[in-house]
Amino acid sequence: MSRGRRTVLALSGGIGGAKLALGLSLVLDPANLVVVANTGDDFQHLGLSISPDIDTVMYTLAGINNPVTGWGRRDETWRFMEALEQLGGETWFRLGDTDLATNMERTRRLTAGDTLSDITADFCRRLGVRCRVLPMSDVVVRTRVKTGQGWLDFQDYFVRYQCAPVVEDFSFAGVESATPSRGFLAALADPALRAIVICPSNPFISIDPILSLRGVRDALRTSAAPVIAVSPIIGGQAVKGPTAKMMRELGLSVTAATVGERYADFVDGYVVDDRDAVGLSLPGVEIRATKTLMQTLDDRKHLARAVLDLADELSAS
Ligand code: FO1
Repeated sequence: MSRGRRTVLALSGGIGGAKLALGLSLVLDPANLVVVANTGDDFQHLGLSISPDIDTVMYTLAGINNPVTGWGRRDETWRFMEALEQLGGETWFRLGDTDLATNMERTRRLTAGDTLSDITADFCRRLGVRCRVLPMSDVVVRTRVKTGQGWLDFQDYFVRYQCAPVVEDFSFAGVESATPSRGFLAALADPALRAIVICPSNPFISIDPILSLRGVRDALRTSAAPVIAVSPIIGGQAVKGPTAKMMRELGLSVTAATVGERYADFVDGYVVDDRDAVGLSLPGVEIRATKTLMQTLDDRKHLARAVLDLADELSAS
C-alpha cells in the first residue's frame, strides 16, 4: 500500500454489510473509514422518517445493535408498541422504545431542515462512532419491488409481507434526480483513497440503489483505488435475508459467480468463501477465497483484513 493511501470507503446495506463495516472499523484507524449506507429502505411510518440501513450500520459500529434481530437497538423495551397496539395503531413494523428516540429526533431535525448526512454525523458522534457513516444521498430515493401482487413499497414487501411475494423487478423511485451525498462524492474523489469495498449486502435491494445514483458506477469504474466486492452468497446460500430467494425468482443461479458478474464492470477484486471458489473466474477480476462467514468478531476482522490485503496487493501490482 503506498504511503499516502489510507481512506477506505465501504458501501453497505443492512446487517451483512454492517458486520464487515465493523470488522473494517476494528482493523483500521476508524477516522479513515467512511461507510455509505443504502437509503432505499427508508420510509415514512407513524409520522416518522425511518432509515433502517443507516441505523443498522450506526448501531453496529456503536456496539449497541440488537444481536438477535440484526436491526434496532440491543436491550430494547417495547412499551410504545404495546401502548400503540392497545390504541389500534400500526404495529407490524416493530419500533422499540430506544429506537423510537432515534427516529423521533431524526424526524424533528429533518422537518427543521437539517440534512440526513448532518443528522447521521451528529448521532454517530454522540454514540461514540469514530468512523464516518453517510447516507448514499440526502435526496429521497425509495426502493419499490415489483411482485406477482403488483408494485410494493420496500418495507411492505420486506416486513409486512415478510419477503413472501415473488419478485419480478425493482425500481428506485427518485434515483434519476438524486445526487450522491456530498460526503460520498468527496470520498469517491479522495486522492488518499486506499480501497472501495462493496460489502456483502443484498445486491438488488442494498447495493444496486447506491450504484444507481448518478455518477457512482462510473466513479467506481474509473477510481484509482481498487474496488473490492465481497460475495453475499456462501456455499450457494445467502446468510440472512431474501438474496437467494430473489435470485431464484429472477431466474438467476444462486452462486457467488452470479453476484460477481453483476459487479464485474467495476470491481478489481472479488472475495468469496472457500466453498464457492472452485472454477470461479471473472475476466479482469482478481478472485480471493477465504472464510467469509462472519459469526464472531474475529471473523469480521479476518474478512476485513482479507479485503484490505487484496486491495493493497492490487495497488502494488
Ligand atoms: N425488520 C423486520 O423484519 N421486522 C421489523 O419489525 C423491523 C422493524 C425495524 C425497525 C427499525 C429499523 O431500523 C429496522 C427494522 N427492520 C425490521 C429491518 C428493516 O426492515 C430493514 O429495512 C431490513 O433490515 C433490510 O435492510
